[in-house]
Amino acid sequence: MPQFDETIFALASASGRAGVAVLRISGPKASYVLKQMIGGLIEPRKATLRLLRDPVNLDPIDRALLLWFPAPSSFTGEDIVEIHCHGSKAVVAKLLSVLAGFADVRLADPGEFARRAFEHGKMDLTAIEGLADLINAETEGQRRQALRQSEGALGKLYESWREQILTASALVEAMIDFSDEEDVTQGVGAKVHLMVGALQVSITDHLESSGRRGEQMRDGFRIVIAGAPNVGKSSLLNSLANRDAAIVTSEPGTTRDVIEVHMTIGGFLVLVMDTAGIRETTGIVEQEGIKRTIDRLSDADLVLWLTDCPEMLEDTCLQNLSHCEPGPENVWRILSKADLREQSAEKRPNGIDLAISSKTNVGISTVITKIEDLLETQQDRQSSPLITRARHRT
Ligand SMILES: Nc1nc2c(ncn2[C@@H]2O[C@H](COP(=O)(O)OP(=O)(O)O)[C@@H](O)[C@H]2O)c(=O)[nH]1
Ligand SMILES: [Mg+2]
Repeated sequence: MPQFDETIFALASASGRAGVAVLRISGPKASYVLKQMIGGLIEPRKATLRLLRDPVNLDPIDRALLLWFPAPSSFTGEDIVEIHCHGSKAVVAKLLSVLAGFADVRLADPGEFARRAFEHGKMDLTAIEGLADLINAETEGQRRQALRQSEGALGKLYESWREQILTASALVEAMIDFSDEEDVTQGVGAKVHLMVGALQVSITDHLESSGRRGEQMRDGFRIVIAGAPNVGKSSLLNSLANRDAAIVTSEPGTTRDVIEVHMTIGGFLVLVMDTAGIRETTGIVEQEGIKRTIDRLSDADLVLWLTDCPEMLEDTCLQNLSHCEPGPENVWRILSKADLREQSAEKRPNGIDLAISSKTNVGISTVITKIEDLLETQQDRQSSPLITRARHRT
């Protein structure tokens, strides 16, 4: 176990004014610091109210609730003191400066508490990543996934694989060492073969069933709005986002760069991208925009392909979706500007999955509900822990 000489401290709660602020001190001098500030020690693991004083001149600082976790049963595995003081800037600033005044006690670097927890074997790397995701979670889906991971779901799965590999290699070594004793090695080869085969299936399943879902949940499900110029792509983005995120004009070729808007749909983080309309053009800027559209299509999770002329749909759509990542079920063909058509939105032309109008808002809520359903079905299929970062896949 590594032993750190330095004691570290940091504000654990957000900075700014609040009812309560929490400071944490971790390391060999944590209990000494506490003693100096309250004139004694307190019972471990029991919230205790005490007056904190500046050890230099004994000036009172604040009356605070204190917790002491002796090593090794603490978050970092070291002695930890937690100070729950009043959450004003002045109280926090005073405490931080008093703590910094102790020898061998310093402000923690970002992530240093988690790092010490890792070094002391309190958490593995996947659990720490889960913890970071939990702290940053903004949606229900992210929270659920991050909590599972911070409690070690991924780590346990990978650890079980490691153990199987160790057992298999131990058996192989025994087979080599005792190759002249047939009764020892008999049948071992076949057993190892079975074990490794099963393991390979588990790993392949994990990579495949996980797909990009864990990463999607963490970084956002990627929806690309694409189609010919002037079909109403930017208008759809604005309707979904409920604000004027993209410029809408009657001039074809208005959108040149990809416009990205993060939003929450059904408790999931979604990244909706409005793109430049795809057409033959000589304009350099527009060509670059179209190149970016194609790029985004290639790693989209869902494509909303818009058209205001369903008769032309097949040519343009199929041609451009050939290099598109999601399978055909994740490309929805949407008839835009339905208000300009005589037939009702219910009667959709052939090949069209949905009809919408950004002008009258017809069909917009259906698009949102369908996206919600898609995300929920994906979530339901999730029984084993998911890969949340490219690092896990590697
Ligand atoms: N009537 C009608 N016009 C629309 C609708 N959506 C967009 N438009 C118009 O179509 C033109 C192009 O819209 P825009 O969203 O910029 O299309 P984009 O080039 O595909 O991004 C603008 O003049 C919009 O006002 C719609 O649902 N109904
Ligand atoms: Mg546009």
